[in-house]
Amino acid sequence: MRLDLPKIYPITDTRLSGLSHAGQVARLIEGGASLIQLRDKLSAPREFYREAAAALQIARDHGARLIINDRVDIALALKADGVHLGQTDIPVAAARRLLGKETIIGFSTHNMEQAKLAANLPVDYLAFGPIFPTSTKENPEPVTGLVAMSEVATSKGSLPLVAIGGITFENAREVLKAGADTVAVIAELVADPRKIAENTSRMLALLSLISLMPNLSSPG
Ligand code: TZP
Ligand code: MG
Repeated sequence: MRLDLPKIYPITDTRLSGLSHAGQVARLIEGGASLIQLRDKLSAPREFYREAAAALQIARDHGARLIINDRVDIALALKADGVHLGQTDIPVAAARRLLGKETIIGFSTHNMEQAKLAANLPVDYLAFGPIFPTSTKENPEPVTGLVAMSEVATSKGSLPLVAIGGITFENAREVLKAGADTVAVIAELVADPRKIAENTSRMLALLSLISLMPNLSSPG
């Protein structure tokens, strides 16, 4: 069945926010997030596992879904809601065999060729980007721009499309209008730890207007 995604998909970053994953998840949920990804390229697996367990407890208490970046083992061990895999992680089909059919599997793509191949894989959503320049990811792939993303949106079939990379208050509406179902956002939501809840609710409000007023112009 097609996965129903909220308009925003925040991703945690402990280095940028200076907060634990659990601390970020609590604030993101306070702001209205219902699907959150834990991303951690720095911690040892044991540390990430411990942090993810705490974050998952908070998510469960509030009915939010939690996706683990990269680590199928941690997602499996904690019975998280899903895992997010990239082009160099373990193959999606292998992850699917381990996790079963109910667990969400998201998959990162960075160009049309990868997106086309992904359409035949057992994934629940396709991520595409970086749409805009980003300084959050180390060694990011080349910026795709919105035109390439629109082409993916029209050719991918029914898979939900998550746009990622450099998404801000300024451009998020444009991204959804160009065909993405959801925006995955790190810096704009979590870089200022004092404003995580506020930023999340503000972006949700900005994007929920889209379905009500499709012709709204971009914020000035
Ligand atoms: N994959 C492509 S761009 C990116 C990832 C993980 C980082 C997105 O972070 P930000 O701060 O929203 O640009
Ligand atoms: Mg990965």
